[in-house]
Amino acid sequence: VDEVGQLRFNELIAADSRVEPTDWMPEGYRKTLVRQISQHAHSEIIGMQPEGNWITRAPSLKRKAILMAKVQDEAGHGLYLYSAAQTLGVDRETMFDQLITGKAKYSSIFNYLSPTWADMGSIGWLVDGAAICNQVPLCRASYGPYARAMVRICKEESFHQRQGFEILLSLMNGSDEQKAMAQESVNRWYAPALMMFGPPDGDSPNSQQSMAWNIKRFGNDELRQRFVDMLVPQAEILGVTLPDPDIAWNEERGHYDFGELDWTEFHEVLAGRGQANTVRVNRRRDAHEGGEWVREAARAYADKKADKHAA
Ligand code: FAQ
Repeated sequence: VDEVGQLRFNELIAADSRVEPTDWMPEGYRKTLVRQISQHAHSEIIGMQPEGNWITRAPSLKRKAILMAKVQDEAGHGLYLYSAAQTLGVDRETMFDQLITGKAKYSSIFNYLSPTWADMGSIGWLVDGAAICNQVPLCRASYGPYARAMVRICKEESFHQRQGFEILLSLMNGSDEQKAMAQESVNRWYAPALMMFGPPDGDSPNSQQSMAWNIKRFGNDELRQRFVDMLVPQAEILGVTLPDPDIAWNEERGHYDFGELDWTEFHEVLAGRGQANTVRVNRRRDAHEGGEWVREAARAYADKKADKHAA
């Protein structure tokens, strides 16, 4: 242990300042960040698939253009986050291997299928909604490159959430079939979106240390509660019912109560047995292998340029 480095690190954390790539940091801090940031990056990249499924079938040119832009934003978020992780000394190939071999996780939510157009509304409203609740506090994470990446990502996520809300609002103002499609979709996405915040605090092995290091600012349960509190009034505006009979305003707590989630399902999805785990990872592997010729060409071009410089 570098004692001077450790002291300076402790001071930075105590002062709620930023740790930068050139600062000394404990190995555990570095590992935690690589784990969280790379999993977050993988989530953005894998998260392009459920929506990519609808780009060619969006119901109008305008909807198609919006959806394409949103999915492209997700690619951008993934790239920022991979770059932030790289500042911690891990390379892209390693992270890719960890994703493909299942060593690194990505968000459980992207292992659910998106069979209807209304799912594009639910993903925006619920999945991006949960992402914002979780990620706004990460703009104050102690690791500088992660926190800074998060600022821009959150701006784009809030646009994404409105986009999803607006899809559902249009459907809820439409025909009976459209209303039913929106409700059916919300029924499927609601609980999985709540699980995005991670296991209950008592079963969250990483939370305490991550909060002590100012990486996470709140526990999983507190953020999940904020999310439910945000959703209930929005669901009323939409006219959709959240599929949980236990949702009720609790005057004493000043929050909405809500029912217990099915954590067995969450662990099944994490264990690779969700609806789409295999499809998602296989598609990512195929895309990566299919892009090999582009990487090869880029390398050849870079070599040629380097030769010219040398000559
Ligand atoms: N899925 O001890 P904790 C998006 C794992 S948003 C899968 O509580 P931690 C935007 C966890 O990794 C989605 N695994 O862990 C978008 C750990 O396993 P490990 C991505 C989960 O890290 C929208 C174990 O369980 N957002 O992509 C999940 O303190 C629409 C124990 O859990 C982020 O990644 C889960 N839901 O807290 C894109 C945000 N929950 O690693 C496209 C940044 C937990 O020890 C379309 N990440 N696990 O093997 C975080 O804030 C945290 O990492 C948590 C988990 C809150 C996710």
